[in-house]
Amino acid sequence: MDPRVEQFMAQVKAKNPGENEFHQAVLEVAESLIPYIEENPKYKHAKVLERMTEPERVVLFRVPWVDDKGDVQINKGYRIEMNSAIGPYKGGLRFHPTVNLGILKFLAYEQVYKNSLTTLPMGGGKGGSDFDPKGKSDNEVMKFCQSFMTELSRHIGPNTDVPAGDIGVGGREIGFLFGQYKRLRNEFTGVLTGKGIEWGGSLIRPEATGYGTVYFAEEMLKNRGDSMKGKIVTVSGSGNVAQYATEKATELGAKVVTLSDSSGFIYDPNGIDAEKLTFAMELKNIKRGRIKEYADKYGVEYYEGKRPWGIKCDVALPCATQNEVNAEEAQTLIDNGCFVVAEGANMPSIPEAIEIYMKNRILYGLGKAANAGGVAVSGLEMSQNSLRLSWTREEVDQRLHQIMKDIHQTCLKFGTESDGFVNYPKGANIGGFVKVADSMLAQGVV
Ligand code: NDP
Ligand code: 2IT
Repeated sequence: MDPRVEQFMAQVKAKNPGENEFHQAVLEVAESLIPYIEENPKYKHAKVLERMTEPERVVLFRVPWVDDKGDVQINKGYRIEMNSAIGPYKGGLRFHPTVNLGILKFLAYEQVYKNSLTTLPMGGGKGGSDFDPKGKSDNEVMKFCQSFMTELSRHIGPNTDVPAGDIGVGGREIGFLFGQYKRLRNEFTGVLTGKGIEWGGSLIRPEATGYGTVYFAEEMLKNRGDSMKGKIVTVSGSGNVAQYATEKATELGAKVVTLSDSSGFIYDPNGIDAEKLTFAMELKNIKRGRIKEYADKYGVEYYEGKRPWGIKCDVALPCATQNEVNAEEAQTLIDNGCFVVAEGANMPSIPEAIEIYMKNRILYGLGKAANAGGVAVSGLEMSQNSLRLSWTREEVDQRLHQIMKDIHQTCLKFGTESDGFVNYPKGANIGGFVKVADSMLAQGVV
């Protein structure tokens, strides 16, 4: 490792003990940025990277609520307000039992660079809770959301901090959170994104992350004179991002052959077509069932406790969670001929897996570039709320598509190496950094 990176990371680790995912996210960025900062000393002297690695504010709170049996439950609530140099804090809320401070700090850190890449004026933040929505009734989810928002409402606002969804937080949860905010403040504002279409939401927001990931994969392929058409695609996850990545990839003529959840994956060699995807969406979004039921319904293989990376594919779209592709799986993907990885999830590939992608010079679209479509359309939802009007599906989709093309261009600009190879991590990290860093320089030591 570059000794300057090593020294920087030693400080980050000493200041943030035990936050492994946060260390991992910072290291990934530092490897691209530290050489760049050496060439651009204005950032070095002002300690911009060191400042960006310290959240502007962290809010940690108790979330007490009463379950259907009448028992008192207590969860942890968090909001990490990472960086507001280019706009209000913006980023999702994650409800999952694994949530802790280190995971939310990694997500907030990535969000700063990602939001900058979108070209829209949004700072970075992330929040959530160790609350597990699985197996809870709608009433329990509502009670939890109301208690969570009772405290969170003190810290957010349409010009301060605008949360949205992430794992475990979809349309249902955003509805309960918005209702409670409005009741507490007596204000109808764009304080959350991912809202229902009848009450201030944007068309295409549910689709945006998955569509954007596939648009980004298509741009990477186009740059090599290729396209998604005819490609075999493996997708992990079966939630919001996985569903719409599957839909768009299929629309562009690819064949998606896997979906997964935390229990296992299904392999459908004939492809998950529109009808089968509708079944999967109803299963996951309404029945809140397990992906195994897809295998039972369509008579395909189900692999209990396994991830889909052993299935032969051209394009892999990890859309479930962090660290879901290890080094062995990355090598298997390459050995099976996979040459495109576009990350719908945040930080799904471990550092050793990324090394394998880079060594094999495949098209590797890292999360902060490839999955930026979700937050980009959140930004468009904020614009529509400010204008008090709503754009058509076509208009939002066209803007999303253009933003993904622009992000790809930024990656080419900062990531193309002397031999023509595009180092997308380098391009995205530097491209995301410059706008935030220049804004921080202009605003003084704050
Ligand atoms: P959902 O809650 O809708 O779906 C999550 C999916 O991932 C489910 O299939 C879930 O399975 C699976 N999953 C979650 N945790 C694990 C785990 N520890 N191991 C294996 N599988 C797991 O979330 P989203 O689709 O919204 O989010 C997926 C990823 O995309 C996350 O990394 C998120 O940060 C990222 N992302 C989301 C955006 C958005 O707009 N929603 C925007 C950009 C990135 P199960 O049902 O068994 O838990
Ligand atoms: O990781 C992400 O970019 C999101 N979960 C979406 C954030 C948002 O504010 O829409």
